[in-house]
Amino acid sequence: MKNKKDLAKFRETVIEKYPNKVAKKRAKAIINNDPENIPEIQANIRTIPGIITQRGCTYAGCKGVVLGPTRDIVNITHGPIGCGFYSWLTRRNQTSTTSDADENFIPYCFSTDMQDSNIVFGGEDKLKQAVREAVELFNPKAVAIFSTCPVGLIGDDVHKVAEQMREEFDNKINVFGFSCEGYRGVSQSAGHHIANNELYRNLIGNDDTMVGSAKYRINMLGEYNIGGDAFEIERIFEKCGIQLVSTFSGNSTISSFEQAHTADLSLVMCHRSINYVAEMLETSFGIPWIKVNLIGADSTAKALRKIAAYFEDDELKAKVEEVIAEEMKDVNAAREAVLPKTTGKSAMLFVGGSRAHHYQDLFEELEIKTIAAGYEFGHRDDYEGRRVIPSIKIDADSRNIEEITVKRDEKRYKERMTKEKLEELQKQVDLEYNDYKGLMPQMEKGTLVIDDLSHYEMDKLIEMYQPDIFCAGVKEKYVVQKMGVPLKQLHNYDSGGPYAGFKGAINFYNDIAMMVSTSIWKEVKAPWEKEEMIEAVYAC
Ligand code: CFM
Repeated sequence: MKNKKDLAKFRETVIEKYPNKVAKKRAKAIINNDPENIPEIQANIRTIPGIITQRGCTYAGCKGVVLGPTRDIVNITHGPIGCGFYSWLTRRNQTSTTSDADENFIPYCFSTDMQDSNIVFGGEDKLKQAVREAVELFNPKAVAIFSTCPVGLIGDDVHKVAEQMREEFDNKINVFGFSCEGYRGVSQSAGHHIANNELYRNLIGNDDTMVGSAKYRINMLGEYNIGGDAFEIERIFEKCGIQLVSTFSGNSTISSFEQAHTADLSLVMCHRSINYVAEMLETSFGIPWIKVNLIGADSTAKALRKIAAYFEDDELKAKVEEVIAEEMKDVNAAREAVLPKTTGKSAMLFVGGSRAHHYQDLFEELEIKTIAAGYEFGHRDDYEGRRVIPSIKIDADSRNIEEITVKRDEKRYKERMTKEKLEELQKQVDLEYNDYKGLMPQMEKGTLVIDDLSHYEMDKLIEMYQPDIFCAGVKEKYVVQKMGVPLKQLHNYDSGGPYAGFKGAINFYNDIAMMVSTSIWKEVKAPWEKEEMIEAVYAC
């Protein structure tokens, strides 16, 4: 690996330029990793104003991330038009209806388009009008209302409006609101939590219908169908004879949320955005959850084996092995074809709250080393593992997010497997039952782990270590490419994907091989880099 020794110099080099207070704070978020003896990292605290964070807002996490991919809810943004507009399909979350009769509101952008007068005199009437209009036009099963910053500042009560509207429609349409004002938490992570709470209150458990006839019934939590990932995952489960009862929330519908409690196992993919729902489903209905990663072909195979181990069924175990063997033929061929282009290259991943970890599996398959990685808004447990949760201090910002108390549903709770049995099974196969070990155990000693990377730190990382590929989002893309390094967007995959599962791995191998083996970005020079400077003086 290039400059491995130098990675230790990074922290000192960057914080030297910061004012004292900033330097002190940032030093705690820039760590040289040690997988044997995992160091503490500062995470999920307020961004320092002016450092140019990669983060988004609480509204984005609630409306854009968790609820956005569900096709048959009318999602109304209560606020100025920009909030609705910029959360409108930029994430490339896809959906697929089963027939033309199915509702799909994803292509629409619903907003109350608040104006100055609504800010001064209140926007509740305009909101009611918007709900009525949406119902009149689309007659949906459910309407969700999302609060933006000004709504919180002026005190519009979206929950009260939702209740009044439900009554107006004789309870035939489920209307509910979210207090997910952009400023409510330190990042979009707060929005996930708020979304999870309301999903639980308003949808989960509303319908006891058992869909499908397959024996093995699972929920997929924290998968959002970016670039068609869910379609590939659905294909694999179907091939194995596994019934996907619900996905939170890629390619999802309201009914799938309402029936989630009829599954027998929950898989958690993005731990950051949805672990709350996994826990609620376990507490209320007795559905255990295990951590999986379906990014990477080997990781997908591992996840399938975990499911088969949990259900303790020889028939399923045999089927899973058969599917893996079949799928891996193409995967291995594709991998071998690109390895000469990818082996020995280096990558940096700075994205979200789970992909900076999950995508390392795919890079490992390409023999590309991740030399620096970090989340925008992960918590300490996403870095260091869930074992640190009891030691995470609750601060004023986290206290601001409602914790709902979930109780056992006396009528519908069913113990799928006793705790003793699960622990015994866990000894034979590492199911990661109720567990997530985080990003740090996977990264090599000395590599850089940086939380809430600033723009200056990103520039410095590239300047000092020249990675072969940098993974982040659109805010970073063109800046990085102008520095001569290709950037792969890991939020919306640029125009690519799917990257999940087996076929997705093949897509990723090919896309990355192409990117790391071109020198085009190094050829790009700004005019002042290639032309002689012409000096001039102002004429008076
Ligand atoms: Fe989870 Fe996501 Fe992510 Fe995320 Fe996101 Fe996303 Fe992400 Mo962008 S839910 S944490 S809030 S895996 S939108 S689909 S890519 S930052 S790493």
